[in-house]
Amino acid sequence: MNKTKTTCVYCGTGCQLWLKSINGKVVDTKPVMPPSFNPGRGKLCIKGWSVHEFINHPDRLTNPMIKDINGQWENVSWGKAIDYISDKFKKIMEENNGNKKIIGCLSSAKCTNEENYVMQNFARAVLKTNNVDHCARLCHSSTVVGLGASFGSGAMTNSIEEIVDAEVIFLIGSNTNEQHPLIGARVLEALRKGARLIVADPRVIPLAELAEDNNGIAMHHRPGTDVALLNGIMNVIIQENMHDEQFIGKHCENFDVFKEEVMKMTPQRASLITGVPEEKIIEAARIIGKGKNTYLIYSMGITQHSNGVDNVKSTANLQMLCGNVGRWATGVNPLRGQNNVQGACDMGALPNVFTGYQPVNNKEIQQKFASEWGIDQDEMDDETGLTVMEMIDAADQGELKALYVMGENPLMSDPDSNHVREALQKTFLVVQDIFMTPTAELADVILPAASFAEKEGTFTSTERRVQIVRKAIEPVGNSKADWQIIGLIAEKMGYSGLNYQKSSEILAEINHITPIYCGITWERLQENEAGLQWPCPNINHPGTVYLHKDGNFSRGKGYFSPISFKGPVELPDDEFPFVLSTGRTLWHFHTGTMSRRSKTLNERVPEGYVEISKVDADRLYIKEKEMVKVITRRGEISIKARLTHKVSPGLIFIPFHFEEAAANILTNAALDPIAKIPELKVCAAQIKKIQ
Ligand SMILES: Nc1nc2c(c(=O)[nH]1)N[C@H]1C(S)=C(S)[C@@H](COP(=O)(O)OP(=O)(O)OC[C@H]3O[C@@H](n4cnc5c(=O)[nH]c(N)nc54)[C@H](O)[C@@H]3O)O[C@H]1N2
Ligand SMILES: Nc1nc2c(c(=O)[nH]1)N[C@H]1C(S)=C(S)[C@@H](COP(=O)(O)OP(=O)(O)OC[C@H]3O[C@@H](n4cnc5c(=O)[nH]c(N)nc54)[C@H](O)[C@@H]3O)O[C@H]1N2
Ligand code: SF4
Ligand SMILES: [Mo]
Repeated sequence: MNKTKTTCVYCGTGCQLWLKSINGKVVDTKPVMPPSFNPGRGKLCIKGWSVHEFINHPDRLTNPMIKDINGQWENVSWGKAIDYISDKFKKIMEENNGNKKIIGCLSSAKCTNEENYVMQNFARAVLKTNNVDHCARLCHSSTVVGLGASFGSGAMTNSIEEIVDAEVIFLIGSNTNEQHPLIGARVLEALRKGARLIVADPRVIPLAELAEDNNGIAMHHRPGTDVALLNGIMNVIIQENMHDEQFIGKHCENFDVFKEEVMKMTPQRASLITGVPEEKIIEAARIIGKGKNTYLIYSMGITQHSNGVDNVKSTANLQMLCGNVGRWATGVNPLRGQNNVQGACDMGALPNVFTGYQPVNNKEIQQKFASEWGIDQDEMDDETGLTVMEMIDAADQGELKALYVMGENPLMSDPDSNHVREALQKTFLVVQDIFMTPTAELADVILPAASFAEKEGTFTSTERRVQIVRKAIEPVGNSKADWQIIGLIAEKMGYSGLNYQKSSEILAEINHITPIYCGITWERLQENEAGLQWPCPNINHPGTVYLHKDGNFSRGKGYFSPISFKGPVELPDDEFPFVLSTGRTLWHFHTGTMSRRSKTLNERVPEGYVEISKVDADRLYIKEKEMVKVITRRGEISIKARLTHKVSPGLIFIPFHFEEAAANILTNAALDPIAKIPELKVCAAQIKKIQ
């Protein structure tokens, strides 16, 4: 039996675990126990405990495959697959001479930092395009834009361990103990120490009930009304003089303009818009206003809206208003979702930035990357590339001819799947995954990737902590590590700059050209079992626990943005009377490729469901577990009804994990104008009995 210490591949908490393997197969998982460092403090959630179950699953892709003219998959050698792809990419580039937006790449928050670095390098140096993006677009792109504008850095400001020292915890749009269970555990620990918990979530999530039972507040506002709620709370704080004038005066700007806007949102008005009783808004404001420190946590309930950036800026406004930034146990803490979504962003798998958020349209920075990569700066793409949803639209319009998808399943994870399917069918599609996915089924070529257990590298967790991923077994079948596969295609296309021998060579290059990662070297990561938190500008720097220390914001001064309330794009009407919200459950992960192949997880929740309130169900004569149709302007699905008190009348909720009842057939692709994140949390729907 071999034991390999590594980092969990499900969520962004970054828990440390042991993979146990026998004869080249991973057979068990255990948490890394104290005194060794583990953000989960010696614990794992149920997904961590069962992470070994998908690794050697018989469904793993083990050979490259090309679709023949009859639509059948044919196993081919690596050589043949790589030739086929590189010839096709080259041909498309030649035929569209000079068009830098003709091919696109989707990088992966499941893959390592090194692999994401290699993918964006490939896009920019070989395909000569900035068309590279990944699932952060559907997740925290509003965070990157919103916190970037308010503070100068788009990452979680503080660290997980600080939660237990918070006097007040404000949880808005994060189902923390289902989606980040070991961060949720810290919230519970803080509650035991006497912290006051305020939860704002349209659904009755477990922590909302706990807040009410423990001298806190639960507010169940209407989906998409967070700006009104937050402005209402800030209105009371200013009205009752509970704001931190000293902090604002010294460290922030644009306060007066912001204040004028906030003063319009009286708690009475906020109550009318949100449906939250006025007294609760006032009480929440007093708890935050009088508390010494408030740790604010948010996630998809804030970001996945057509006004996601406005929502994010409002959370930043609130925390600056009370001086809750730049100190221990405070801050604005967007919980990053995927194991390495923070890292994929840091590595520049985004259409507008290279590594470390260095802009692609800055000539000096371009020059730095051109010389590091040994390419001609004049041939580089000067303009920002297309985002995920823009690539889909461009494909649909015939403007994007090929898409290279690594470790993503856009057919199930992007909104309005019928539109996505049509668009993908028009492209030359390469999918590189560990399993056959609905997206892979549409591909022209499939490349089998090695999973996290079969390769070395690093992941960056939600708290900006870079940790090691270690190889427990050899790649399954003929699969290869993602960075190696991309390197082979690049080489065939005439670029040898991605010819690395090991993953640590890639990190050395990242260190060299990325100021925030400069000091996070492979050698130091081996020595520091707790990893290192960026920014870490040099090899003597200890890393950064919390950002904007003492009010010294990354952008200089913190910026108060005046935000007025705008509702969601599609609201219920007579024909589509319900608000449909989508999200997750504890037991499954995203499009289910891994969690539905995990026996423990799948036995617990084997099929999709729609949560509907008992009141609505009675009115429509719908019974528990009855199959119903959910219909929106984009499409319809059949799904089992789950009657619950968790959603209020008028609201329904569907987790998006289940292919046979895919939530994204229904969702609306309306985008935030700046972050281009889709409105996955609100659209209008109807429910029908099937008989
Ligand atoms: N088990 C499990 N864990 C996961 C994942 C998974 O798929 N499964 N995915 C990971 C990823 S990538 C991510 S991004 C995170 C996501 O983690 P979360 O954001 O916590 O999860 P969601 O279920 O998408 O939505 C969070 C909450 O937002 C609420 N909400 C909906 N609309 C609104 C609104 O208008 N305002 C407010 N304030 N709240 C609203 C929902 O009721 C829900 O409780 O989870 C990560 N962890
Ligand atoms: N309706 C609705 N839709 C949503 C959301 C929502 O709340 N509601 N949330 C959005 C959010 S926050 C996110 S993050 C996205 C997630 O969207 P996606 O990233 O598209 O979803 P995943 O299922 O995580 O896809 C990851 C893929 O990577 C594969 N994989 C795992 N490990 C490796 C590896 O090492 N190499 C390679 N090459 N492949 C690997 C998995 O098998 C899987 O197919 O979904 C978004 N979509
Ligand atoms: S909390 Fe996240 S990182 Fe920790 S074990 Fe669970 S899924 Fe893995
Ligand atoms: Mo996410």
